[in-house]
Amino acid sequence: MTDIEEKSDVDVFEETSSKAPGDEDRDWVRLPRCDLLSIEEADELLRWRPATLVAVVGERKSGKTTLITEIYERFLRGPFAGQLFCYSQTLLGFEKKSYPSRADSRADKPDTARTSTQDGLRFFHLGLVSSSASQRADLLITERAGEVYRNARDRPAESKTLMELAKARTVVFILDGERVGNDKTRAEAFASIRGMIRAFSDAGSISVGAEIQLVTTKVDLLSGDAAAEALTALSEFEDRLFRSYSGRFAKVTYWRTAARDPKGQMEPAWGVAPVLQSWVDPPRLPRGPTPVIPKLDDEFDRLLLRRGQSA
Ligand SMILES: Nc1nc2c(ncn2[C@@H]2O[C@H](COP(=O)(O)OP(=O)(O)O)[C@@H](O)[C@H]2O)c(=O)[nH]1
Ligand SMILES: [Mg+2]
Repeated sequence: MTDIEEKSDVDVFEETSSKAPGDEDRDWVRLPRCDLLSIEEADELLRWRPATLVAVVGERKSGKTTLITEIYERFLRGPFAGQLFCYSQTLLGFEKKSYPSRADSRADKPDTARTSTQDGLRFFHLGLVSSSASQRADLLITERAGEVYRNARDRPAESKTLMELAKARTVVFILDGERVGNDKTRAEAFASIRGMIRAFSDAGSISVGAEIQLVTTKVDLLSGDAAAEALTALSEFEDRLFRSYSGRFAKVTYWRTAARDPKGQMEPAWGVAPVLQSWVDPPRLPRGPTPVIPKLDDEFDRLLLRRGQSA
């Protein structure tokens, strides 16, 4: 066999076997993470930098995902809620959820991509910098199907497995303004949210250091004379909730929003800025009693005092 024959006889596929194991992996370029984060990926982010966890809880179609994607949409236009957008590990996740709301989707009316129970728990990530103090804050905001929260409401022991409730600094209960506006569905909408808060808090699933928020969505559907009764009922519901839970959690607050009024009569993300601001603000937990310092009189104690004064 000549030299040339020998070479042409070489099987090109054999060449790869001469590579060390793992070489193939190095040929691939690792793209940055961009879809919604899994629990493991969120953990990885938390090992890199601190982030505040916000759990968004509520019935299916109550407006949970739209509230979050509209915050992202505001940042596409510039600063929002006193914050500048700085970075996100979930840009594609935001884009996928927002796409049906855009003219590009050619849908008749704006919509939000549906959240499936099979997706389990996922997170949006927002890295923000405050426009005034240039302070960086990272938010991890949960995305989970409403059916899961409804099932856990009916079987409270299961709410213990919803780790976002225990870990969140802020637990946001979403009340569907559309259902509040309709007198046939109003009582059930209130009962559903009241039931969730009661079930999760009685089961001890929410951290007592958390802020509990009630966010009523779609308030664009609560305008006009016909809505006066709904608004009165809503105010009573907010007051009662505040009184019932104020002593049990670090803070209880309520808000009203219209993240995306399809008629365009209310500005986009109406009422959302103060809600986002509250997620970014560090918790103002009540200060414990000032410790009583024993009399310090030897030389080491004095050194400690001098260091304390010079700090
Ligand atoms: N009128 C009105 N509709 C809204 C608003 N926010 C969301 N929606 C609509 O409510 C429906 C459910 O929203 P979505 O965010 O998917 O609810 P989720 O299932 O709780 O995540 C969608 O069709 C949205 O377009 C709002 O501020 N006003
Ligand atoms: Mg959703």
